[in-house]
Formats: sequence, structure tokens, C-alpha cells
Amino acid sequence: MGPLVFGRPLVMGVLNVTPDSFSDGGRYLSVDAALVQARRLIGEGADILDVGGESTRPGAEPVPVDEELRRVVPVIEALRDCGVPVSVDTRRATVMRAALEAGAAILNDVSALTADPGSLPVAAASGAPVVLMHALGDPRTMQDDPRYDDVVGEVHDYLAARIETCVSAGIARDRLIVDPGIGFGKTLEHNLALLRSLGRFHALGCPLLLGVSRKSFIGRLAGGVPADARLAGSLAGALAGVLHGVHILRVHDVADTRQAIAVWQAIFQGSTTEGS
Ligand code: HH2
Repeated sequence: MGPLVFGRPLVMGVLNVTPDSFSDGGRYLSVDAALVQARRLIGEGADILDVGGESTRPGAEPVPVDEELRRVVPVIEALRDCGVPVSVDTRRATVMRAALEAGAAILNDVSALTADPGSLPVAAASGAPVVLMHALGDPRTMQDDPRYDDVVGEVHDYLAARIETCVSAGIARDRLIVDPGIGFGKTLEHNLALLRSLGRFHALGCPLLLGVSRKSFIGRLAGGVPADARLAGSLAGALAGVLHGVHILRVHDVADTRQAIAVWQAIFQGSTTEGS
């Protein structure tokens, strides 16, 4: 696919084909159940579907590569003609390659192509857009007392360095998308500082992706509500992203997010194109 086009923030619908994802684990494990959910997300207005076969929630154990392949490849294959681009949420080169062959159009790597030495060449050869996300450490340990002197500056500089590494490896700059990685090796205060300063990441010159949907910092701010009761907080976080001009919102609740964006844009940008 060509570079993504951004008239309004695009909505990336989350499709976790995992038994243990923090908010929807176990719901879409069979191909049929995943496809029902995919169709629902598309019907609700998803611009991209993000298919993942390995939970990256804090404390999650890695799954064997064969198991990750078994989970995501048939679903991506079945979504080949679904009408929206599919991204694959993986840290593994083998899964990236298989997903691209099955029809995935975007690579989404929460390790910013650092977890697997094979991923940089696969991404470069693919010509696909790549999401580079910041994480401090890996999911097993990332929430064990994460520390920064200046979280916004350090996340910015990390992403800047990853962009340069990717460009040197042959990935065109206009294929790169950056993401501060809310919840990935960050305390509540770190997450809030990043959300307040998202605008600073535009200096990186790449589209910005934000994932706040149902994350635990929302539970912390809302009296410990479980993941499936965090819609209102998720929308508040998403609108913070819209305020700061993010290009892609990664969400579980597509219709609600589209509605929030439409109202926001009508108020602040005078855009009342229904459903656009
Ligand atoms: N968050 C999660 C997974 N992948 N990718 C990007 N680019 N940005 C994110 O913020 C992000 C991501 C975690 O959410 P989820 O997929 O719902 O949970 P789990 O990792 O438990 O499957």
C-alpha cells in the first residue's frame, strides 16, 4: 500500500487473537470469532485493523513463535479482501514475514524493531508502513519501577534514534509512524506527562499513533474500574490525542471513538461531514 492519508485521525481497531490480552483476551481466539469481531469493527468505522497474537500487557510471558503464527496468519489471510488495511502487532520477524504474505499491509512493533534482529531487514524489504513504539524494557518487567529523568525528552530521543536506524536500513522515512507507548514501562505520572506533551512528537516528522484504550492508568484514575469499564476514560484520552493532532488512534471501541472524533471536529474544525 502507499503512504497513509490523514484527513482526520484514523481509527485502528484492536483485534487480539490471544487468550490473555488485558481487556479482550480469549474472546476472539477462533478464526470465526475473530472474523465476526473484525466485521463488527469495520462496520463501526475502523480505518485499520490491528491483529495481534501475543499479549504485551505488563507481566505477559512470550508465546512460542509457532503459536503466534497459528493465531494470526489464518485471521489475516481471511481478512485479505476486507476492505481496510490490516496491521500485524508483533515483535518477531518470522511473524512479520508470514503476515505480510498473508496480506498484512502495516507492521506494528511495540519494540520499534529492536526485539528481533531479523525484523529491520524484513520491514525494509516489505515497503510497508511501520509503527515504531517506545517501550522501556520488555513486557515481563517493564512496570517494575520504570524511571526517567525527563520522560518526554527520553521517549522523543529514543524514537528519533529509531527513525534514523530505520532510514539507514532502507525504510523510507515516509513509511514510519511513531508512538510514545502509553503504559509500556511508564508510571501514571509518566503516561500523563506524555499525553500532555504529545505535540512535541510532531518534531519527529512522522505521523503519530496513540494507544490509550482501556489501559490501566485509566483504571488508576477511575477508582480501579476493570478494563471493560474504561470506555469513558479511553475517550477522554483519545480526545487528548486529537487535541494534539495525533494521526492514528488505536482503540477497542471503534464506534464510540469515531463519534467522539466527529463531535470534536464539528466543534473545533467546523467539519460536519457525516460519517467521514
Ligand atoms: N498497546 C498494546 C498493544 N499494542 N501497539 C501500539 N503501536 N501502541 C500501543 O499503545 C499498543 C500496541 C496493548 O493493548 P492490547 O493490545 O489491548 O493488549 P495486549 O497487549 O494485552 O494484547
